Amino acid sequence: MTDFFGDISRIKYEGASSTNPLAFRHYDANEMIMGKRMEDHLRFAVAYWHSFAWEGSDPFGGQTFERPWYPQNTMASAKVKADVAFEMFDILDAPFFCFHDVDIRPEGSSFAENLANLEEIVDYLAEKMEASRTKLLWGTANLFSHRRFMSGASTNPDPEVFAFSAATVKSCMDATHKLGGQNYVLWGGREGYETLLNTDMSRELDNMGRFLNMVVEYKHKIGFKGQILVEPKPQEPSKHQYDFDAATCYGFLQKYGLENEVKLNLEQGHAILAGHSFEHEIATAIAMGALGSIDMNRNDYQSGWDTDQFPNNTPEVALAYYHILKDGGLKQGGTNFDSKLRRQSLDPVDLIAGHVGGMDICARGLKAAAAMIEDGGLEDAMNARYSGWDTDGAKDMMSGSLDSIFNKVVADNINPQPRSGRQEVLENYVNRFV
Ligand code: XLS
Ligand code: NI
Ligand code: NI
Repeated sequence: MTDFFGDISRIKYEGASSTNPLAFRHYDANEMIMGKRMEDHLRFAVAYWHSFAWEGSDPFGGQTFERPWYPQNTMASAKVKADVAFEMFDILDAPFFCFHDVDIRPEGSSFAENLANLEEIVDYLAEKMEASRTKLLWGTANLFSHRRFMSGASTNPDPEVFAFSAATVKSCMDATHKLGGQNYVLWGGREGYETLLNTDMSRELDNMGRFLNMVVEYKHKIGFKGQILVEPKPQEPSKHQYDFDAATCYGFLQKYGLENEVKLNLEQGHAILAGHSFEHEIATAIAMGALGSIDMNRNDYQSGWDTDQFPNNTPEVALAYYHILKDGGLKQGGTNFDSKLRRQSLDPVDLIAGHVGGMDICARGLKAAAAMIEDGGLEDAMNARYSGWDTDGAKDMMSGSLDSIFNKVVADNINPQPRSGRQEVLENYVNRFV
């Protein structure tokens, strides 16, 4: 045991009237919602990078946090970091965590050293996982921080960077597989470009398509049963990211024959950066049959960059879970808090409070979503709005042609009359639940 969290013990559910800042007021893991435990619906994951690897820097200043595992450049410090991480998982009773290779291991000076460090820490994590109930939701490779990736990983003009990236992903897939990970994520950190003056876009897209196909081939080769997920994001760090949003990603997957193999990890903050709502991205993925998992971290609406804050807006979260529940839930995916503290939030208690608040908001949102589904008001309104499509006439039309429709419009003198969309009524309805 480290003494990092001092006397903070396991967070308990105390109900909505509790004033204890370190208690759940809405998240009761065992409460049944639509026939399933709340924990099994939400499948919360702690993000190793923001909670343990990020040191509090921003573009204008460096480290603000002081942690016993800094500097993060030795195996010994990586192990202390892992010890503290698992202590936090236990305090939160977190069902899952997620990591990048660079979050868990020190950076080596060569591929071989990176690999040796990764393998050593994976063994250490495996031991910790045996003594813990926290499982791995997903692993991923950081192919964007080191300067070798400045012009992209699989989209780099230099084939040696493609090779280094492919080898790194193989090692991270092996690590994820060994730790029983339920998904493997690829966020295309620097898969994009700054200027077309030096960028061959079609070559880069083809290389990225081949790279992702290799990932899928390797998944099948090693018998990894997890989902392969790509995570859309429209800009930052590259000016133009190839994985702009859910629709763009799906088009890419189809072009490279991957639409039945790869799903999407959608992040609330990235949806906002793309000019969408989170539920738009979720509904888009659902329409394509491509919803995989979510990163439930909000962005600031004014700043225009990825602020990765813990969720704190119940109506937004409720609408996200409404669509997810209607689609049958998160399945192998989960709710990852790709969220970090503000850099002034220096203390271990802040780390716990951020997660407790985020988990509670998600629980409130999930309960509101389930209540709306059980009440059926939105569903009824939707069915009424589209009821014309249940008629035989509408069905016949869809198996007809432009001329058969033309003839019918002329013969029956079809003259459609607009009907209200009732948006205000529906917004007022939602507000009863959130
Ligand atoms: C960055 C992404 C990243 C992915 C994992 O904006 O959200 O954190 O989730 O590489
Ligand atoms: Ni992000
Ligand atoms: Ni993310």
